[in-house]
Amino acid sequence: MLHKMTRGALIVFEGCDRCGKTTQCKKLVDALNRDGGKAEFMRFPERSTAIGQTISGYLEKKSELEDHAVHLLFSANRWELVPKMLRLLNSGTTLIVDRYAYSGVAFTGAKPGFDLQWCKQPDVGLPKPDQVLYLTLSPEEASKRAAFGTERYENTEFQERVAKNFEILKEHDWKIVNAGKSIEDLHGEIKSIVTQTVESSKDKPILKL
Ligand code: DGP
Ligand code: NA
Ligand code: NA
Repeated sequence: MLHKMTRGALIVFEGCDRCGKTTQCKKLVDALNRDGGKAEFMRFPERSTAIGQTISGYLEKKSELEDHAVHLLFSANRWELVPKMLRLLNSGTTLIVDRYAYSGVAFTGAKPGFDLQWCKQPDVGLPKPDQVLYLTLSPEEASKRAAFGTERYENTEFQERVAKNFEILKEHDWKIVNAGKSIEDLHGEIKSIVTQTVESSKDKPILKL
């Protein structure tokens, strides 16, 4: 009989800018690999592709793009990575993803005149995460951290609207993690959640958004 290979889990980190997502994603990938698992880091937007370079220029304010058009580009950037994601997941690699479709909806939805339902449509059909970890940080904690950079969206007023959208989008099975603690404590909490998800996802099909 053929031995069926178990798949990896699709783990997504969401949250506002400066809550420590990227640091935690990378620590988690290292820890999972050290424990003998297979894990890879991915991030969206993935700026290295042709679409990603267009998005990057827009975020760096080197170019202007119409808001609906750039929303579709962010989505296209996720879609173009789907074959790679499925290949890795099906070969047993767990993907630790820094932002995904929920950021797409929360950020575009923070712009005037955008309806969240409209924003969701281009991402319908993407691989559904096995676990979303939503990192939260109080405005007081956030203000103690490094100042915002100069990219588009990096201002308090916009980030507050993004946070409100995440509150609307969050689903019952998201893990809400308070990011206002030490890097190591946060890592420990996240690692125990994700270790369980990796185990419980092994024999489940990959669902779609
Ligand atoms: P990062 O590289 O994680 O700092 O993300 C770059 C910025 O782009 C950040 O402010 C979040 C925002 N962003 C991420 N995904 C999307 C998306 O799909 N749509 C929009 N409008 N913004 C996004
Ligand atoms: Na950023
Ligand atoms: Na980040």
